[in-house]
Amino acid sequence: MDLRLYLVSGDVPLGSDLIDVLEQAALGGAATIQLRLKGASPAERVRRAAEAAERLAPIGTTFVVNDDIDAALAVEGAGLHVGPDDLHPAAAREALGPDRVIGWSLHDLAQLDDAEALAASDYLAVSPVWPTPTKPDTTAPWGLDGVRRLRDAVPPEVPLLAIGGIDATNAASVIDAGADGICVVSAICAAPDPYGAAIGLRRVVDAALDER
Ligand code: 3NM
Repeated sequence: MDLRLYLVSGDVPLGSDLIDVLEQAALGGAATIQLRLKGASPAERVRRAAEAAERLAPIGTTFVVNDDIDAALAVEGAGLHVGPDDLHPAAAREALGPDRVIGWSLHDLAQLDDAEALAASDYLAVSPVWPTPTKPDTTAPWGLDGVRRLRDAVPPEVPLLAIGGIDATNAASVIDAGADGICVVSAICAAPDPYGAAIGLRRVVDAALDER
């Protein structure tokens, strides 16, 4: 599991196909990709998840679905990302077994008292680092200080990712603050060239990780 550049799917430019965008991002270095389809029906989520997983499998991408245990169960090998108001990570682990990737969003420091959730999670995500127009209804932003505080508080063996307002201009600061990888939506999905955008982001993240 390579979490350095983690793409969460979002709106793509008119005329682009979402699955093509995910494939281009994967080829450019987004080694983990989460399918997040707000407003889609359960059947549509399963159908798109199967399609994305099939396209990404030859590239070796780790594939995760957002907050939909049925879609994760329906697609062989798919992981699941949940937030604190969603299915509990321990319940997700029980349903999915030991080998699937499970991620959990951190909105509140008190979540770190939940040892069962931590034990069930393969990574945690600082949610959000900065406010973002992509998801206006987030909880209060952590900022870079929040990333530092969480990195100090989260067990060192648990990868800490960060999401919200991250692009090539500020990705290095998030890594410098202690994140082990970045999650982005618009920096890749809204880019005219998702492949080039992923290559550029990976270059920034890899350089910042190398310097730590
Ligand atoms: N989740 P962008 S922020 C999908 O805070 C999502 O949990 C968030 O989009 C959270 O990279 C977010 O375009 C959107 O800022 C991030």
